[in-house]
Amino acid sequence: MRVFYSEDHRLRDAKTELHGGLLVKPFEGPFRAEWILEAVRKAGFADVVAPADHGLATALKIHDARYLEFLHTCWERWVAQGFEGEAIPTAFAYRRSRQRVPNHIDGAVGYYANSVETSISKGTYEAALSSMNVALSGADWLNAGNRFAFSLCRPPGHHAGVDLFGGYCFINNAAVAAERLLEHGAAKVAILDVDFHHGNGTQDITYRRDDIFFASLHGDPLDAFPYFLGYADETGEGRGEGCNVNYPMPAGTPWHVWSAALADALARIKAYGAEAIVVSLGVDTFEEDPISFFKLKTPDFRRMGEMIAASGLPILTCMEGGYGVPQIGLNVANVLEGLQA
Ligand code: OKP
Ligand code: ZN
Repeated sequence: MRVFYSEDHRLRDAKTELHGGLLVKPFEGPFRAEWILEAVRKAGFADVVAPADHGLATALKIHDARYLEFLHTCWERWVAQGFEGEAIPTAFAYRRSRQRVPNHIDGAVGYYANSVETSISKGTYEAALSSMNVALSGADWLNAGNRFAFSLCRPPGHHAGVDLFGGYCFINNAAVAAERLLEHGAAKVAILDVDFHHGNGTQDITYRRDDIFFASLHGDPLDAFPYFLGYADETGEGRGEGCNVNYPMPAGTPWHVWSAALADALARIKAYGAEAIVVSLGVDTFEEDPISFFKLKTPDFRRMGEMIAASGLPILTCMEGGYGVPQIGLNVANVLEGLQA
């Protein structure tokens, strides 16, 4: 298993997250990638490689061009406006309002946001691009005929929609990587999202497509972020009808319940005829995660990897969430070991 990793993730180092009415130190910070890389190396995954620069061609098949331009220029526009803190949206394109992009950066930030805990800070775009390149390099490793790659993406991507950022995400790394697999000749790929949170961005991107199957296991949207998508009756639309499956689960969900949903998702992916799986790997399903409510234990992550590998398909694993405790590293390493077992 080759590991792709870029030091440029450090450029995403926001000072503020809006949490419980306070601006706190973000749950999503550089220490996460450090812990994960260290544990993965310690587990014997020594083939760690920096990504190649892939430009924007594939990203432009996933994201809106004006949105990417917004991400590129947001920080300098925010500073030019004389704002002294990080860019946090305050006004939105709400129900029954017009959907036009304001000229004012304060309005543009709101237009492109799906949640407001995530501030745009200096270096965010550069870090998000490096994270995308990490995912794309993993996809190319599979395209070259290899069965496994681990893309240690940071910042994460699965909450980033066609033209939306939020939930610590800016560019949807897994979706861009899936597009890359299709560019290389795959007819059908699946994205399997095992992060605790629903992959609302990925679903937004893939919902009307029949060449990407999307399956997500997550906390019930009635009780958990991102709240407004991820119900079981969301099955795809148009050509994409039948190519989307959600498994919302309640607080306290343990491995034996969670793994039954995984088995079902894998059966659906097999029936669909996917030629490869992109795994959106969040280890925030861990019992000690500070912002989530599932009860997976450290050995369960190895079983998770084994179950996914039993599909027999090539697997690109892209890092998404997992917070708070250093065990996130061991939990990720266990998934990778399970995959290769
Ligand atoms: C990103 B990923 C704590 C509440 C959390 C945002 C969660 C984003 C999760 N301030 N709200 O899916 O792990
Ligand atoms: Zn998550």
